[in-house]
Amino acid sequence: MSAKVPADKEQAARLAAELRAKIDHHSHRYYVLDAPEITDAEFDGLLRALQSVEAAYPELVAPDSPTQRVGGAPAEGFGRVAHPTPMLSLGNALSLDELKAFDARVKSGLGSDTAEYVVELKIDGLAINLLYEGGRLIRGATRGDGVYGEDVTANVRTIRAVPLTLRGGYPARLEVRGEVFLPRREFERINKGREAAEEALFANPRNAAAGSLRQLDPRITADRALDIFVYGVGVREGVELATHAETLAYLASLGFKTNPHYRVYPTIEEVAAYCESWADKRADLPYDIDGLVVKVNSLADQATLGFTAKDPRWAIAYKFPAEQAVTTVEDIIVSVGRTGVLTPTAVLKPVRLAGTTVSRAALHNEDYIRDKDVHIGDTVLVHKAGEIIPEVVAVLAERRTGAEREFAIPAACPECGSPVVRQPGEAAHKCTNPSCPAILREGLFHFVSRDAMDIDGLGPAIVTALLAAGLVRDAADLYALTKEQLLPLERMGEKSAQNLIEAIDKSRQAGLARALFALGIRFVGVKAAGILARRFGDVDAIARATADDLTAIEEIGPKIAGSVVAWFAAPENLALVARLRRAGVKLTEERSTEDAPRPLAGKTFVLTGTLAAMTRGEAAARIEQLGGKVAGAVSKKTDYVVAGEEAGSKLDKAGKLGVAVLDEAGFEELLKSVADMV
Ligand code: 1X8
Repeated sequence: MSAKVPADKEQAARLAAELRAKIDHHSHRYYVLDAPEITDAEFDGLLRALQSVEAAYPELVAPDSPTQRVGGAPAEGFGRVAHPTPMLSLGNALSLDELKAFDARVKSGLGSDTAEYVVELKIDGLAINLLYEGGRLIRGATRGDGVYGEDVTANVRTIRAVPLTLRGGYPARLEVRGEVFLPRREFERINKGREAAEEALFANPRNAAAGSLRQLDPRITADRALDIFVYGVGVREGVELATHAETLAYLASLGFKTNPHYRVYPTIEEVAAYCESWADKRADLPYDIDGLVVKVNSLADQATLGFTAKDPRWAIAYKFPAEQAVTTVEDIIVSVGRTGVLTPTAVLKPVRLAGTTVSRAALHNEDYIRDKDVHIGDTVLVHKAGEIIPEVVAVLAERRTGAEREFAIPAACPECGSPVVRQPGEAAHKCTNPSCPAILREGLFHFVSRDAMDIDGLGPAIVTALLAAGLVRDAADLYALTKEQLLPLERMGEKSAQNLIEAIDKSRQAGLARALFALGIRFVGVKAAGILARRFGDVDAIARATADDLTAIEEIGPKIAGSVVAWFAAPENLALVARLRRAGVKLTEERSTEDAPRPLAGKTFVLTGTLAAMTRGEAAARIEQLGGKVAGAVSKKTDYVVAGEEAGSKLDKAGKLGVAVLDEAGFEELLKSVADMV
């Protein structure tokens, strides 16, 4: 394309206009409507062609040419500008009741018993005011104090969804209000780059959007794909509009990006239901919202209602409970978990967050504290979404006074005083005392918990009391408890003692899957415990399994396998299993056969070397599906060794023991022949 710059200036001007029109059209399709008609490469081709023409004829470069989005050198600062019409704030409704109260105020203000509303998503970004004269973008300004804002025109021009020129019937002067935001993926991309460059991370997309829009160098802003939704007008000389919904349609017709999730409802009940429906759905959006905005639809009604000293009477923001809040770290405490891992937790000055009061936040481990540079006394941003434990997201370093204190994981266990060591290759510090009281206590909490042995009525308080009274030291001791021993405990009546003994007794039948999970083997969650229990059927078989036996199971990786083998290698753990068995705890489970025919029942296979058509895991799964067993080592009991490419010592051993060896083709044939029997 660049070769075809016309030698004639008039022709060049016509070509440039044609290219600009095409680029504007496709830009709008891509950035505003999210419905491109051409590929990125074709689009780039058009842009390069225009650049060539403009390079040959600099006098043809117009300020609103699509090549001129990123312009100029860094600014010294932003100018202060007055908004032609003030930018308003909104009142808040923090509950559905407050939304109903708003409805009542609207109806009384209108002297009507009905009101029609528009509900829109409340974008969690920065409010912006765009000024167009003669259909051209002449200014973009931040909200500022609502009357004066900062002139960020150069940065706003880099936002592709902001039209530099308007289409269709625009007025001589038009003010458009919208929210500039950063999509979550773009936020993550930017933070990854900052992490690599060892720059401070942005705490959330909103802060990143603010930081990007207030960049003095527009080339940096251009690098961060800011986006915009517009939702209102200020000055609009001579444009006739009757409703807010019409306003949105009008803005879209001029080429602006409007949010598609707005709805018009005739009652506040429907508005409220729509608001509530977003509490969960918001997580699926590619950008953050912090609530919904409810507006009276009729512009005449809006004018009737007018304003209070602060806010319009015809609109309100329905806000979700905040998921982030600022507070201070009063202390950092360390607790010991059932695996002996020390976990630091921030003790916070209590703060309202996502609908609850929060006074603790997770700090995870030493590396996390170092990365975030959290000191005792720091002012921090905490985050909580839904049911998850609140987390310290960032330190507000600018609020430091110098009185903050550094924190280190203690060298001695806070529960038993034993030495603490950092696990090689991990961020975790661990207490080195296997009988640390914290490990025993937490292990017991876990053993009796809902997904484990599910012993009703045996909560942390009673477990703690049992430990304190010296009645139990570990899980097996629970099964020797008598009602008489329980009765002296605080708040333990005849009836509850009886119930507890019965609940403990009932747990004997919980089965191997629960018992295995209850043992608290690292990395063995509910799912892995269930898989192991059903595959092996019996705790002794699991105890005997090698890491290879375990990883031969599809869902079991080397991390779980290594942990299981290590756990059953410890004599104290085997002793615990033996005592549980003696106490009558069921340590078997129905093996999963699901009534399927089992033509390979009783046959033991060992897999070695690399197979071409399947992984060893897949081969093992097929053997097991057909009722066979897969072992890790060759012995006299092995029926077949399946040898792939580069089989090693197992193949030699098969030869010595006279075990049948199948190559991959032979194995396939065997599978096929037995599958045919099924
Ligand atoms: C702020 C916002 C409004 C809308 C969406 N997102 C926002 N952050 C909207 O009206 N759709 S209105 C508004 C304000 O008036 N302060």
